[in-house]
Amino acid sequence: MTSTRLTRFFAALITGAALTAGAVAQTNTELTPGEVRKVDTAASKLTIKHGDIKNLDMPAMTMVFQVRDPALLAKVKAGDAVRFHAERGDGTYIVTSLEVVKK
Ligand SMILES: [Cu+2]
Repeated sequence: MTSTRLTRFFAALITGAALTAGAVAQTNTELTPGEVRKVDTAASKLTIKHGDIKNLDMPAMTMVFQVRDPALLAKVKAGDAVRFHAERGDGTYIVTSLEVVKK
């Protein structure tokens, strides 16, 4: 490879990596609508009746989530409409971000 071709090669590589990173970031912030059914502060768990979670390929249901940051629990109470992001964790599902939907 000449140095010009090498430069082009790396430019393409960097562009590709940037595009991939952008797509991943978008997936990681996808929010799912839900309704809080139970807040378990002692165990850092939330029971949420949720809609389809596209990034987890999960249909709508009511289930228990672990919460990554226990401080999130202080923001919600049973009955609150929320939008949240969850990820597959170590044998469980983990809420990584959560916001209350204002009525
Ligand atoms: Cu579920």
